[in-house]
Amino acid sequence: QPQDFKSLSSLHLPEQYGCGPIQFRASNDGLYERHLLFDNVIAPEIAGNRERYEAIARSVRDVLSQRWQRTEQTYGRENPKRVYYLSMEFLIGRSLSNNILNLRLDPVTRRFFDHEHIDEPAILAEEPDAGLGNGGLGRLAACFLDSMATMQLPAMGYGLRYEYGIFKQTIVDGWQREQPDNWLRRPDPWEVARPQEAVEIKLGCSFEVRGGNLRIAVGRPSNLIGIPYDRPIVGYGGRTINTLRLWAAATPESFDFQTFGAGEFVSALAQRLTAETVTRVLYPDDSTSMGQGLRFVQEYFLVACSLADLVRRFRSNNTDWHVLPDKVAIQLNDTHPSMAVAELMRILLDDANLGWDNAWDITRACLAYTNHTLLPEALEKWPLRWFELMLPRHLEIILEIDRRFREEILTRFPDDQGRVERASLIEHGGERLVRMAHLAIVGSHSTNGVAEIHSRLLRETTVKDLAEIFPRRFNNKTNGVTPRRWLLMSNPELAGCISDAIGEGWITNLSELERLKSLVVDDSFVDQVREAKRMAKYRFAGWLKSSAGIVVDPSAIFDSQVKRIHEYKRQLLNALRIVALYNRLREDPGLDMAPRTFFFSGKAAPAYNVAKLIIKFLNNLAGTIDADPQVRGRLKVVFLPDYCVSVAERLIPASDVSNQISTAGYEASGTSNMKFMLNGALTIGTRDGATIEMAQAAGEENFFLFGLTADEVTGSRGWYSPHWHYDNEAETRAVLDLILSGHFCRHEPGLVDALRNILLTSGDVFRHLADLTSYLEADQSLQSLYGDPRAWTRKALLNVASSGKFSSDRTIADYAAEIWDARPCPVP
Ligand code: B1N
Repeated sequence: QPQDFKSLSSLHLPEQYGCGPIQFRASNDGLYERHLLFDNVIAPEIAGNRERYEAIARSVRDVLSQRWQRTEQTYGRENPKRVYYLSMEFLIGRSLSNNILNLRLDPVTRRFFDHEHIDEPAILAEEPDAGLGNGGLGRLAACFLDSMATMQLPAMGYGLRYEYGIFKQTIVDGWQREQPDNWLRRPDPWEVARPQEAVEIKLGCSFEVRGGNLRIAVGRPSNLIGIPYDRPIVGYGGRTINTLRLWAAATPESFDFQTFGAGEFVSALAQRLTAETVTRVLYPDDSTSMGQGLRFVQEYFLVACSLADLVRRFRSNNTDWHVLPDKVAIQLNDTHPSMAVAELMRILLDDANLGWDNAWDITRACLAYTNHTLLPEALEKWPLRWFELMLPRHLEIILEIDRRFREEILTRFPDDQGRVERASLIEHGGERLVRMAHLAIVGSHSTNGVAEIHSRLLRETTVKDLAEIFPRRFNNKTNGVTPRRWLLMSNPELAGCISDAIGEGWITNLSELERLKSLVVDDSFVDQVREAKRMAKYRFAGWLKSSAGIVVDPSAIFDSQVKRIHEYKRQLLNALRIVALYNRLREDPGLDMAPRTFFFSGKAAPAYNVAKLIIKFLNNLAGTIDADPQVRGRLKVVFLPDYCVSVAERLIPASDVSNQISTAGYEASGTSNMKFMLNGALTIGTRDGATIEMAQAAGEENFFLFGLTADEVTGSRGWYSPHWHYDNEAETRAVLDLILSGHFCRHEPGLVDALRNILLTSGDVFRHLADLTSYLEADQSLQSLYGDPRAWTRKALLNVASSGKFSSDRTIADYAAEIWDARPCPVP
């Protein structure tokens, strides 16, 4: 073990990282000073925090480089079956402290920070979040990479290197404003560009982006270049270091300037910028498909680059195309990369010259598809015309898949023309559309949902016909989160407490948390857990004050709802609950009610006006309650701007209460629900997504479940009436009357009208009023439990102890065994 970071020179790299002697000996100083000097040409005394961050990150990368290279060498030598995770989103967040922790360099860096008098939090804050995702789907992909590396699976992530990640959110007058997230403005110390491994992609047309739309020039085929940028994915313990390969779009150097005619050199060069727009920006929509042409090109670009790359790797080790399914498993993260079905067919037919049946068997055996949502507006359907213009060969293949599929249905379900039309890859009626979910299901050997209830509803409703045709293809893989980032790193107080009690085995085997169950009777341990939560709350309150100037009282209950703003997630239901509590306090100032601070945080898709209105209302609610002396010190509402991975890492450990209150049947799984449970928050929530399984694991008596079930929501379709609740429930009426009186929206009558329309007039598919009363009842039990701190902490501890199933290690083990047939490939 190196003694300290400073003496960790290239000559003294620890044996475990496999470094031999290095020739370059310009300096005897440590890695850190060498990086300051040679990368940024700056002396340590005058280096700013950004330069220091870069030098430290580079030093950490030095430590992992050899191991990273050796991981790839091992895979090359052993030629194992590899797993490829294709995703339009990887919501990585920051990497420095995560890499330090997974390499177990934390004792070394701690000594270094102390010795150099470096302010560690200030250095860590210099790293921008890699926000290459919108929410749960992108963060899941990042957790999966961590688990796959930790479990020593020969896996790789493929995504896009967006120059702009998810937008930065500010709040002005209560309204969301979006700012571009130029996260690559400064060099990113983690990425390694590999131009020598660039791939060339052919499109059937050239295009330009005008006013946000794609303008297509037919008959002028254009080529794109994909340049890979690799990022290390450090498995816990640092034994395996896998790669996340992100593609950046560029124009080929061989760009034909002659066709532009004499004198057009400059405009021809300027034209090249169009290619680079393909990976300029992440689409900021969560659970909706905006159907933009540029998105279509992005999706094809990801698929074409990634398949070309993995096929090249396969070919360098294997000669027989038929063993492709023994060497390659490709997981499609939603339908976004589902053009992989047509692209792999194209490669096998046109490049490998296989016959259709052979190519089709291989394609299906390699591919597997994960569905993440049942929301109809999120199901991707691309105009057939776009395939015709941009990817004519792929359209030919898709239509042939469809022709054969229709025949197959008719053989198995004779005369069932209705089923043929419903299950077909093509939707007729109006403009012809390609149903991407159908393409993914038909063209793969596995379709999974992300929680039991979601997988069931997927089979029984959304794609019922296809599930009846391929019953064995459908399965469930309940989501999980990585305990490294979401407990060990983000909650040192609780993590330390747990390790002291049961050792460190839980870090890579989360089911060991079960052993905490016997400790609920140990009052001194329960008090330690309570103290850990108290410290996490103080740490969070300190950060909130210094970073945002917001003052909160850590002795209040911290009650959080943090996620994308969406009607189905029902932030408005939470607001109704808060208004009810506010009313109770105003009516009876002597009421015994524990002080509470409600935290909201989350972004709205820029084009989703109702979601933006909800943000405005939450901010108004916060302002009104803050300004009301009657409830001061008792209720407080905070809307924390710019929710992102690094905000979640701070807020979740400090929360006492987790709100998971989506309309039942709408949240596919949820993953923040798991992070809260793992960090000792109690859940108040509906029977939706993975929350159902969490309550099963912990025992429903340790959860605060309320509201309609998914079947009840469906059953009440057609006759549900918000007015019934308004007319018959006094407290519901009082809440709405106060809101509609304009109490929270002085001088903003438009806002009141909009809220009335959402909650009452439109009939409200999300059933806000139906669940309010039972929400308030559950809230009442929660409040009374808080009055008994030890009883509260015992429940929290039981929740932590029952959260083992929700490790992404378990999820990945299930994918590996039941979908990929992949095994670990340890690096010696
Ligand atoms: O995927 C998460 C789940 O835990 C959430 O319940 C689910 O809502 C989320 C189109 C999506 N589903 N669909 C998306 C994201 C971006 C986009 O452009 C759809 N995100 C989810 C992980 O399984």
